[in-house]
Amino acid sequence: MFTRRRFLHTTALSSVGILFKRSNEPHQVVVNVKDNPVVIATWGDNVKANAAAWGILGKGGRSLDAVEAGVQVPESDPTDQSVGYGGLPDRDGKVTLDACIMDEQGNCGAVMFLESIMHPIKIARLVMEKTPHVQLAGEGALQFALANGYKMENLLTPESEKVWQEWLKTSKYDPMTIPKLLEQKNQPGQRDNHDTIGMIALDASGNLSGACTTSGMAFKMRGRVGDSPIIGAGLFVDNEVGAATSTGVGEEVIRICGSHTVVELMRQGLNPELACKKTVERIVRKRGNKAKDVQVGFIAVNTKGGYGGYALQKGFTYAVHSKMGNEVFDAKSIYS
Ligand code: SD4
Repeated sequence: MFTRRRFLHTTALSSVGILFKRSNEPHQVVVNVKDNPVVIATWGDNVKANAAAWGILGKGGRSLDAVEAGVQVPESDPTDQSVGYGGLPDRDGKVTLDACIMDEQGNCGAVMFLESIMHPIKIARLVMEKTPHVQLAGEGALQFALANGYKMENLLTPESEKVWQEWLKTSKYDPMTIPKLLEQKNQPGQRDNHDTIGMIALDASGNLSGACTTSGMAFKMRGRVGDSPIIGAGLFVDNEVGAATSTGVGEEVIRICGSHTVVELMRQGLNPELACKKTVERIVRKRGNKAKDVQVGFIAVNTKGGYGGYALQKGFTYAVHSKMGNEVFDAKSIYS
């Protein structure tokens, strides 16, 4: 399905017309493709989030508005235990949230270690638009949200509290994914604990934006912040090149400035899938055998609307919504 879909997508793009314009300048002048909106989100379950984003993108709306609306779907979904309401707590039983957003002009905002606010992505956008800062953390982020009219809510659902109570019996934090934890639900780092949503979109005007939101690694130390709210790690957008976002063990992504690396590799001419692959390979080179036990996945989109993803471990999926519909793809991976 993956290969055939990619082929169809490429064909559709060539019929759209202008892809590049070359100039005598040393840099290639890129003309972002118009009227070919597309939104890509980490994890197949996020087709619902993509559908919400498409509600804006499909009508010619701005990619920033689309990604902000899209990621709010898992943020308020109590059954998604890796994002927002219903997220698994830290080791002290507190749900703490990380989120960031970035637009086509390089504007960006982030919140991290934020508690009791259902939609951290909205606060991240407010940080971007209403403050001279990029990041607000913890208590300051909460005060900022309250000052802007948001209400505190209990985000720990009985289901997530139950999982935490179970975890307390051993209290072992281990972000391993395979092989020994594969059968155990909700262990940190495992598939069920990797639903962070990173969403990137190209709108009909040819502009790129992205958003990323998560409750982070379950049972993390109190105060731990992952890659998701870090511009350049969990998300990066450059309107001249493309956008990328990540999911998985954030520490591994931060060490290599993951999403920025993907975008810079696309700048060098790599297609989105290859840029994601090279970035994942960098983790393997630097971490050696440690890379075998954790999951990291990247997705990327370029200015032409081409997209792709790649992961360390098998099992990473991503959702794509374009004029061709709402679909899910299995990403290729280093380890099978
Ligand atoms: C983090 N990258 O906090 C996030 C976790 C994640 O799905 O992706 N979960 O490190």
